Amino acid sequence: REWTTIGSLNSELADRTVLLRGNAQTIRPVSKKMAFLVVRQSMSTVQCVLTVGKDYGSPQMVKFATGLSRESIVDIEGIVSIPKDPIKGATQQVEIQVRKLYCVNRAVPNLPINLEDAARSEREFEKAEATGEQLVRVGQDTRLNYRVLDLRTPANQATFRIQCYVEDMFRLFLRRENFVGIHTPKLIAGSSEGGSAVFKLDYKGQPACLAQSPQLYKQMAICGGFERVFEVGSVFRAEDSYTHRHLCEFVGLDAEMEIKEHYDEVMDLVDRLFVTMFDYLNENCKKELEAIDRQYPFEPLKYLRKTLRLTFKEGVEMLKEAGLEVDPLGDLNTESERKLGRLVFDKYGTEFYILHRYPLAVRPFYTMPCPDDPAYSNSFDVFIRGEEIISGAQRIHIPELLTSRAEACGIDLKTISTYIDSFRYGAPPHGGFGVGLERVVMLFCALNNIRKTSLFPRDPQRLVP
Ligand code: ATP
Ligand code: AMO
Repeated sequence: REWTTIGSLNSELADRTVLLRGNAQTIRPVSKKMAFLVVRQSMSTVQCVLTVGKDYGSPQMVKFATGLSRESIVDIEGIVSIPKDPIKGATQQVEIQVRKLYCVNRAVPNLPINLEDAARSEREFEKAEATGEQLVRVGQDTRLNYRVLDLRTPANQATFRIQCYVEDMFRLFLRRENFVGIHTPKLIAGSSEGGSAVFKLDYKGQPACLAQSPQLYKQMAICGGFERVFEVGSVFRAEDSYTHRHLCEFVGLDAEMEIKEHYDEVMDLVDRLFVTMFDYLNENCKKELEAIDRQYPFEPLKYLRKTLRLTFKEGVEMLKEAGLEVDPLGDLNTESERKLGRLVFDKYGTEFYILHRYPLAVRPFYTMPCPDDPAYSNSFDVFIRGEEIISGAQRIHIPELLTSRAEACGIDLKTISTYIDSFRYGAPPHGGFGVGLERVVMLFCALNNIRKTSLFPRDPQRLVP
């Protein structure tokens, strides 16, 4: 038997018999002889008409349909027809005149989330409040508790399709640039970022932890003779505070490459990769972006053909001129990052930019100091709408300098001795960057919470589902 997808139904199929499977989204009885059933497959819906006809459709079929619980899985065999009036409650502009209806698996009659309410925008709720209509907002925690239902809303279906494109583009672009895909271990002996936010575990009697990043191993892959490498993999951070943009497990898009002359080469790559990616999303994900915009309205990201680059010093100057107090050799806090994002947008008209030459003191031990001023470093962060999506840098490839920097940063040298040794056997100058996949999607679509872009988010309070 040949199955048709709902998304492919169109007027060219008029009068053809089709077979399809989906969720019974809404069931609307009209009389004992007629009912409407909207069936959904991911982001597409079609209206199915159940009537008692001369040679098909019985009162029992109509009764059976009206007794179906919402979200049950149904198989429908029917004839494609073109309705007189445009259809409001479904994405496809054809109807199915149902010949046969089977229930493949029933959903419980009382769903924990009303999917229609879960898909509404804040504006719809406000309008309803004004007119006295009773609608129930579905809170973030309830959504996550019943994530399999929540994921069925058009905005969520769209979000994870976009996420898949971001990942695809990352791989495709880097493959075209001769990067080799690698997989580094996630069970490691010590912290990779030098921070305290690690998940500790017992590795057959030895203390170990979950990798906070592929940092040390992607560099070791460069030492291993791969000139350019990338990895898409899980990253674990035992974050202890609850914010809109930190997860305890996220997907890292990492790249590392030999540098011939300057760390500009890494920023050039980031620039081309992301402009290509954003163009691609805008061109090929129109339906998905619209679905997100319908529930969570947002302005498309404004970015330049050639990504703006500002030095940290320039950023600090802009903040100072705007009246903010910032430590020129400290890190920017969330508030100043946001503020700088707004200032940059006002001045340069872009919501995507690179800030580089960070103070050395606020970067990880493996970061190369600036040769002309060791208070700064050959490092950068990349921002979308005033929030960080990427960190990157040139790395120290000189073992003596690496050792002294690690010591200065209070790192236990025993835990990284094989890493440091990797630079003793002929190691080329190199640099790279790490991107948070969930953050890219969150900020590209101006969503307000990283939990919206993680399929089953792990945060300090959530380990299930
Ligand atoms: P990363 O840690 O991966 O570099 P980040 O966005 O956490 O990404 P940081 O440089 O660590 O960037 O921190 C930037 C600012 O974000 C900090 O100054 C702080 O204001 C805020 N911040 C960072 N981590 C947390 C956290 N776990 N909880 C609350 N705020 C945080
Ligand atoms: P960093 O620690 O800045 O750099 O991480 C890189 C990127 O990962 C994302 N990110 C997070 N996303 C969700 N939840 C979190 N808790 C979280 N923490 C970080 C951000 C961030 O920009 N080794 C370096 C990268 C490099 O230099 O190559 C690193 O891990 O988008």
